[in-house]
Amino acid sequence: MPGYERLASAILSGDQATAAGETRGALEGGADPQAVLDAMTAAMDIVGARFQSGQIFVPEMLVSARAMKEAMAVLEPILTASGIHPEHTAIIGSIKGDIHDIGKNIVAMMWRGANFEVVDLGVNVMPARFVEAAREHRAAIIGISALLSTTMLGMRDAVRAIRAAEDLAGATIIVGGAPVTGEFATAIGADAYAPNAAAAVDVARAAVGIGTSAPSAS
Ligand code: B1M
Repeated sequence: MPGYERLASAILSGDQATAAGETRGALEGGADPQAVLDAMTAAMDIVGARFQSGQIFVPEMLVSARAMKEAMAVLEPILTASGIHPEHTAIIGSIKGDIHDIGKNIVAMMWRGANFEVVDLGVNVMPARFVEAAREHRAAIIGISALLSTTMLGMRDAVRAIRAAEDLAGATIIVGGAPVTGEFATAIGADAYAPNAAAAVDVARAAVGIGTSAPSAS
């Protein structure tokens, strides 16, 4: 995005200090907070596209997401003060019995990078907690992660509990994690499966009707 090349490049390379410094500098120079956010989101779109096309791998995506997080820490108070809030909320958690959270945390960071408000429920999340949190935060997206072939079965219980709550009919349930497949997602009645964090962004955006900005993967 013109004017924010150094910020974008810091996010792409995972340079946390520069990403935060560029954000601070832009805001002190009178930049529109929404434009700064858009530039960050566009940079994360490129990260996602590079990951999808195999140009980068999980570690690179993780450092970019951390740089985005640092920059967001600078921007967030300004956005809040200006009354700019993400339009859509996603909740996410690792399913009951599962304490793996590295992949879930990356998905959460990428969703934040795509300008979703993300409520992270942590690990070992019971089905009833997904329901309660989705209600409390009026979530458009409910993300469930599992890394064990034993715990992925618990996803079925979570999906059932969410489906039983009529007031959550509008929420989209997205499942993912290493042992999870698209077939499994369909079998348990989830709305969507995402094989990785970049795909989770595309799926969440599609669910709330936001198109991707078709970033260049180069
Ligand atoms: Co565990 N563990 N672990 N472990 N562990 C695995 C998963 C395992 C494959 C290792 C192995 O045996 N080869 C195996 C599972 C076998 C199976 O069931 N198929 C295993 C086991 C058996 C166990 C224990 C049972 C070991 C024991 O105690 N006997 C135990 C279980 C604990 C529990 O959860 N109750 C256990 C414990 C642990 C640690 C605590 C030591 C640690 C977790 C630390 C943490 O997460 N804070 C750990 C780790 C680190 C691993 C491995 C090595 C790495 C997992 C990881 O973080 N990958 C893993 C082996 C491996 O994968 N090589 C293993 C990196 C991460 C970025 O990828 O999580 O797949 P991933 O996330 C990706 C996608 O899957 C996707 O996007 C992410 C980014 O692209 N994704 C989503 C994830 N969630 C998503 C949600 C979405 C969409 C996409 O939408 C909502």
